[in-house]
Amino acid sequence: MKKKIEILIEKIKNAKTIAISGHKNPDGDSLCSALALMKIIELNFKKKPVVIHDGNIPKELDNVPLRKEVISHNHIPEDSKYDLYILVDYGTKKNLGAIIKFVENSDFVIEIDHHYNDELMGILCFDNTEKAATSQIIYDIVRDAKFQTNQEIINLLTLAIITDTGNFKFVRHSDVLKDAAQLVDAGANMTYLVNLLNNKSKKTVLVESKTVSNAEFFMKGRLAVATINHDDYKKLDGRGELVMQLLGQIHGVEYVALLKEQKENQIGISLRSRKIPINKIAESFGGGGHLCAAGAVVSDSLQNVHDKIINAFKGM
Ligand SMILES: [Mn+2]
Repeated sequence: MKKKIEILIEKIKNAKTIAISGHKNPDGDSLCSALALMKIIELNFKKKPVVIHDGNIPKELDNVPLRKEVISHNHIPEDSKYDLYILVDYGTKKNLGAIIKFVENSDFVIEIDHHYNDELMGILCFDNTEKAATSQIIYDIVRDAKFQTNQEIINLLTLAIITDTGNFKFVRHSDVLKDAAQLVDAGANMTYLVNLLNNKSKKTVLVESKTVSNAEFFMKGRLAVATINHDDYKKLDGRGELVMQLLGQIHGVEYVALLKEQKENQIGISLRSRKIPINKIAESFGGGGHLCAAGAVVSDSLQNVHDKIINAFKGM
C-alpha cells in the first residue's frame, strides 16, 4: 500500500490534467467517491480534476455536496486527453459508457474499486472486493497518506457508504461500521446525510407506490411480481429499489421480481431474494449479479417476460 500511495502521489503531482469518473448512471457511491477524490486532490495538491459522467444521475442525489461540479461527457470535447485518469467504483469496462474514449486516450490510469473485475483498466490499482463501498478504499488512502480533509469530503465519503450499504442494512463486515464511526468522529452527521437523500421527485414516488399496489403474488405468496410500463418507467428515475424493498417486507414474500419496460421490446429485470440464490435465474435471461440481488435486460415484450419469469421461479 505504501509504495502504491507513493506512485499515486507522484502521478497526481506530475499531472497537469486529471479526470475522475465512476460507472455509467452513477449511484451514490460512484458519484460521492468521485467528488470526494476531486476535493481531496484539490485540497492537498492545489489542482482541480474534472469529474465526468455518462448517463442519468438520480434526483435523489441532487443535494449531494459539490453535485454541480460533475460534467456530462456530452460537454467534453471528443478528443480530450488527460495526463491522469482515475476510475472509481466503475465495475467493468463496459460500465463506463461514453467515458471509455477519454480513459483510453489518457496517459496513466489509476483505479479504485470494490467490484470484482477480471479485465482491469488501471495501471495502478487500489481494488478490494471486501469493501462495502469504494469510498472506504479512498478513506484508507486518505488515512495512510495523511491527506487533509474537510467537511465536504467527510460527508461525501459517508454518503457513499450510506447509499452502498442501503443505510447499513447490507453490512457484512464490521470494518464498514468502523469506518463510519471514524467518519462520525470526523464530523459526519448521519441524520443530516440520510435526510439529504430524501429528495425524490413526487412522480417517482407515486409511480413506485402504484407499482407496489398493482403487484401480483404467486407460489402461495412467496413470489411478488411488479411491472412498470414504459410511460411509468419514464417517471421512475432510478432502479425502483423502493418497490422491491416494500414488496420484500411483506410477510411470506421470499422473492421479488421487478420488470421495467425501458423501451418497446426491452425489459429490465431486477430480482431480489431473502435467502435462496436467484442469480441463476438472472443468468438464464442473459444477466447476472449477486446471489440475492441480480438482474438482466432482455429483448421481448413485457407480457412475455412476465410469463417467463413466473415460470422460471416455479421451475426452480
Ligand atoms: Mn459501490
